[in-house]
Amino acid sequence: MSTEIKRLLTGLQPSGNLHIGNYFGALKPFLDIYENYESYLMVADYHALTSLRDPESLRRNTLNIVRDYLAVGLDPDKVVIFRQSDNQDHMELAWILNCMVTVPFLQQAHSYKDKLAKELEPNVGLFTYPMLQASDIVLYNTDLVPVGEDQRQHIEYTREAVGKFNRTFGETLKAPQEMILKSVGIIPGTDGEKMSKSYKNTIPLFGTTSEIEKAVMSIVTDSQGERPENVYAIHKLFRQEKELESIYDENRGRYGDSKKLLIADIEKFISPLREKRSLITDEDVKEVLKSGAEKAKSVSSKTLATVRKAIGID
Ligand code: AQP
Repeated sequence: MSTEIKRLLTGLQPSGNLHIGNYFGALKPFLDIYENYESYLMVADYHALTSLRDPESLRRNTLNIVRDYLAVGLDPDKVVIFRQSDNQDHMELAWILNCMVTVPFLQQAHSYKDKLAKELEPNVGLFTYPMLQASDIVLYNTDLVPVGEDQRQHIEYTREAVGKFNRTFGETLKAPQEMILKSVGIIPGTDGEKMSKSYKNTIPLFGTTSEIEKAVMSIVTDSQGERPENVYAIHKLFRQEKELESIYDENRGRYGDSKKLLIADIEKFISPLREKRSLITDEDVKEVLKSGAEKAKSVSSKTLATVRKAIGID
C-alpha cells in the first residue's frame, strides 16, 4: 500500500461575501480533512473577474475571503493559502488546456447554461472557466477536490482535459477526484434556487445579525401547512435532523417560528467565529498570501515545466 501523502485542493471566488452554501459545500469539507493531506486553498480572483468588474470590491473581497479562511479555523502552517493571480502558471496552463477541448464540449457545462438562463453576461471568461479551474487543480498534482454538488461536472471536465492531454502528449498530468458530501447537496438560497453570490439570494456566512435576520426572514416558503422545505434544507446544516423533524412538526403552519429558530442557530454557530475574525488584520492576511504564493509557485513551476516539455515549448 502506498504511504504517499495525497494532495488536497479547493478554491473559492472572491466575487462577493462567502455564504453558507460556500461554507457547507466546500470550505467545511476541506476543513474537516485538510490536516491529513498536503493541502492547498486558493483565492480564485481571476475567476471572480467573470462576474465582478469593481477593482475596490475585488481587493476588499480578496482580503476578506482569506480572513474567512483563517476565522473558520484553518492553520496557515498546515495549508498553503494562496491567491491565483500571484501565480501566472495558472494562466499559461489554462491556455494549453483550452486547446485540448472543443467549443461544443464547454457549451454543455451546466453552470454556464444556468448563468445564461439567468441572463448573466456570457463572457468568454465564463465560458472557458472550467479549463482555468482544471489548470488550478492539475498544477498541484491534486488527488482530491472538495467541492459542492454544483461543481461535480467541472471536475469531470478536468479529468476529460487531463485525459486528452495525456493521450496526446504522454502521461504527464494527474487526474483528480471530486469529494462531494451527499448529505449537503446543493444548498438552496432564499428564493429556493442554488444559493449563489451572483443570484443575490445568499445568507452571508459572516453577515451581521441583522443581515442574517433579513436573509432568513426572506426565504420563500411553500403553501401554509406543509413543511417549509427551503428553510428546513438550510436548518439541517446547523442541527441534527431527528431533532429538527420533531421541531418542524410542532411548528407546522408557523413558519415564522422555524425561521426565528434558524436565525438563533446560525447566530450561535457564527458569533464565536465572527469574534475571531475581527482580530485578523490586513497585515496578517498579506503575510499568509505572501508565503502561500512562494510555496504554490515552487510546486506549480515543476508541473508546468513537464507540460512545456511534453508539448514542445521548452
Ligand atoms: N449553493 C451551494 N451549495 C453547495 N455548495 C456550493 N458552493 C457554492 N454554492 C453552493 C460551493 O462553493 C465553492 C466555491 O464556489 P465559488 O465561489 O467558487 O463559485 P460558485 O460555485 O459559483 O459559488 P457562487 O456563490 O455561486 O459564486 P458566483 O455567483 O460568483 O459564481 C464550490 O465548491 C461550490 O461548489
